[in-house]
Amino acid sequence: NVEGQDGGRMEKLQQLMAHYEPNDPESIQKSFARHLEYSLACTRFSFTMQDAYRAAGLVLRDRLLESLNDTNTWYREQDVKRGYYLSAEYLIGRHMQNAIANLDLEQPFKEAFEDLGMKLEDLFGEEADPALGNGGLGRLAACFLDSMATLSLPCWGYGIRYSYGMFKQGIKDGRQIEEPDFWIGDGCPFEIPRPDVTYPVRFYGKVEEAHENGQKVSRWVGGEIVQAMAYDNPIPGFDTYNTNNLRLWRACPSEEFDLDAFSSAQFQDAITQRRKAEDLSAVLYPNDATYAGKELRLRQQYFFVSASLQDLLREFIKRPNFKWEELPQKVAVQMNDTHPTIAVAEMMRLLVDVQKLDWDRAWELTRQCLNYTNHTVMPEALEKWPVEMMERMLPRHLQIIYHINGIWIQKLLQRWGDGPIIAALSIVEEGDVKKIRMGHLAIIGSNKINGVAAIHTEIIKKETFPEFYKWCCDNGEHNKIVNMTNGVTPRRWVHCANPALSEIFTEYLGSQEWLTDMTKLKVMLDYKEDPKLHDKWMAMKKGCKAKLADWLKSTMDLEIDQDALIDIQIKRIHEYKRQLMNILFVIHRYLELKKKSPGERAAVQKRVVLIGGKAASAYVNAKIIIKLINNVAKVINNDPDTKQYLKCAFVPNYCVSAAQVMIPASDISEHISTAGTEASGTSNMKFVMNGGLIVGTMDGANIEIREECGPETMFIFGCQENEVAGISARAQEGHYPIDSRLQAVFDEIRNGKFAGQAEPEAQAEFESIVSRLCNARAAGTWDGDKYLVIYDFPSFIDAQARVDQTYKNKSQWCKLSIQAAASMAQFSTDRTMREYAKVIWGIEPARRPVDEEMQARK
Ligand code: B1H
Repeated sequence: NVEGQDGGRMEKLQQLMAHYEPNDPESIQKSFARHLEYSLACTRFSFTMQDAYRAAGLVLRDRLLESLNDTNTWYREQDVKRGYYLSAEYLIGRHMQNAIANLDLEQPFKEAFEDLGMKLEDLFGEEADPALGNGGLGRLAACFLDSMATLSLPCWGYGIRYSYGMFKQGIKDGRQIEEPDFWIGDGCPFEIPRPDVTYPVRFYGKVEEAHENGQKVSRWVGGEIVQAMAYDNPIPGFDTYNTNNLRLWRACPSEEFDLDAFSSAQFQDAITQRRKAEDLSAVLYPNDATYAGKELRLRQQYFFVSASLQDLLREFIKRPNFKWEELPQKVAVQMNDTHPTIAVAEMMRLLVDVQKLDWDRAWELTRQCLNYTNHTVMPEALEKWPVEMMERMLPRHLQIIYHINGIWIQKLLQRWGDGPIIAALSIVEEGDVKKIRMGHLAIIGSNKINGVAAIHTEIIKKETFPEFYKWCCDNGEHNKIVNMTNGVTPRRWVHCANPALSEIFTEYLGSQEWLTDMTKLKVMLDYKEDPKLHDKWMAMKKGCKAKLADWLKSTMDLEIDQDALIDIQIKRIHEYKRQLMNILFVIHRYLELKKKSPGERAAVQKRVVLIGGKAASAYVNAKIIIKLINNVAKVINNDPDTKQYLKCAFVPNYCVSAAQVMIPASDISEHISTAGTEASGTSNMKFVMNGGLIVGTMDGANIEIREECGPETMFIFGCQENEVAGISARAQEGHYPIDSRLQAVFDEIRNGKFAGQAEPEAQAEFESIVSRLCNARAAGTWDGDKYLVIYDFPSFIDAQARVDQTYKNKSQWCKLSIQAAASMAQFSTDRTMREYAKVIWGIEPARRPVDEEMQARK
């Protein structure tokens, strides 16, 4: 701390720093001009929109910093229990519009910039979209942060500051190409680098046994050390003065320069070493719901987990008279999927090796503080690391894991005796390549385990981890596995994405309270048949469609009929999500249209089908599906007989910003995963909150949305989860009839309608996809219709027919749309975060009180 000449604090300086930046339009303009001129070194005569965006970002950053610092001081003074969300991904999306809304600056900002001749939307458009996540899991983490801040929960996020986020998807000749996303390029005005907050993180090396005070101790030495440097991203709450923090770690070389190397021939080596350290946080792995067993990935995981745990323990220890027993009363950690679960071993290492606690005590503390969320039942996504790799990279952690496992197996043997269940429950998977099962480590080291939707939590208990569930029940711990249904934040997904809808809600409710309490929207149900509301509602949808149309025109030169029914499927491309079934249906619809006379065609509901999403770069089948969609779109959109009635497009580079334009404009959206495969889904919630209706299966959160909104608001089809195994078994035996309408679609593909001789490679790929669907079990493994596209297709057609039928009656449709949107309170992440805080973390809100100056500022 800096001291003045008399040895005291510098009072005058403190006074100068104590005040808050004023928020009236004129002050905002002044602050903006100051940043433009002095922070960005622009002149009056030359600055770009990008500069203007940056300066406006710095205006916000000033205010975010005030709030972030005061909130931290408040949490410390109150000595509250803290929550820490550990996630390898945060799909935060653009900051600016959200920050303005949450800081309650919408009005003054609008006035300030309009007066300067600038539109806020144009500024927003300049911001890079930080895509530090793949899909639902990363976006969920971002929505959680927004709700934690809004609920004034003293919770921080920890993650990795990737220099390259999710790749940018381009489409060339109908195929996906991946381009790097160097989002950090010109710096982000919303982040605060903290060169003073760094921690060493070790890799490789060896473990030495030693004796200290008659105790045997282990020391992990040698190897290489990387520094983790903090970058803080303030997360402002809505309608509260709390601002929380998302702390992301960047890897830096441990010493700036090795001076010996500098002066010798090893100079090159020193640079190489430096580069290698930086590689760690360079790029996000673009896999969703499947993992690549890459060494760098484990390094990333350990890197951010170690830095985060060191940081949160330092905060805990800083408290006056801290006692280790208090750790579980002061700290709760949530592990987002298996990615951060090396935390179990790292926490033990920090407590035992560094803080010198004895094993049993450390284990109790670890187990009480950590919690684990499972996000998928796909076996290919449950991470397992080869023992050999861990032994090299994290030798001490492997020892710790073996020790944890030894005690665990002992307990199991005492209770149940030997048997196959022991191997099933072991953290170590035996086999040709011995592996550490991270899911098992997480469960054993956690206080609570949760699934992300009701059906998913039941599947975890019965199918993913049945032996664990048996163990819990045997121990009277029925509540160790709990359900925490996902949600989305209404601030970004209604208020920011759809201002017209936000205005309707605020008008009918007389205040913005619904934005922090969505149950208030129930009032809308009283008006669901009111023609006046219907007019406004339809005008809102029309406006959203016009925005979408402009955006499609400018981004992909696609023209759409704004009066058509807009049908959207946007999510990662994955076989279980069945984009294939969707495009097969589009072909079917096209063939039906072709059969009709021009007069009959005019009676068919016009549709625009938009499909978007990224495929993991090594996922061959997903990439073929993208190609198929593009080729089908080309044929349909160029057929003069049908193009007025049916349009189809693959929308490239689906991302958070794209979602904010697309979701509000939908009439229906497709959430059509095979029952039992999609853990929850979260875009389904966003669509319905925006008045879109769902075509969906009885899977994930669809089931709960249906319960809340009423079955009449949803077009449900397909088999149920408990039927899947039987159907699949029959398909493998060859008892698997193909509907004649689907057969016609297959024939058309095989006949070369969508590729043919012009594109022999694509033709072969399309044929291979079709014939795979029709495969019965040959010898060995089954590579057939695993996701039951053939089985569900006829009922999918029926559901789509119900959509067209219902859509004919505009006021009926409008009523359903209002009813559904007004019934979504359950799916606000405010509800989700309240549940985590109460059931899992034991954390209370700590709202920062407002002092007079803050009040005066408003
Ligand atoms: C979800 C993932 C995921 N589940 C591995 N699992 C990853 C797994 O990089 N990796 O290795 C990345 C992501 N993502 C999604 O989580 C589910 O599929 C959705 O159904 C769910 O809504 C979402 C949030 O819970």
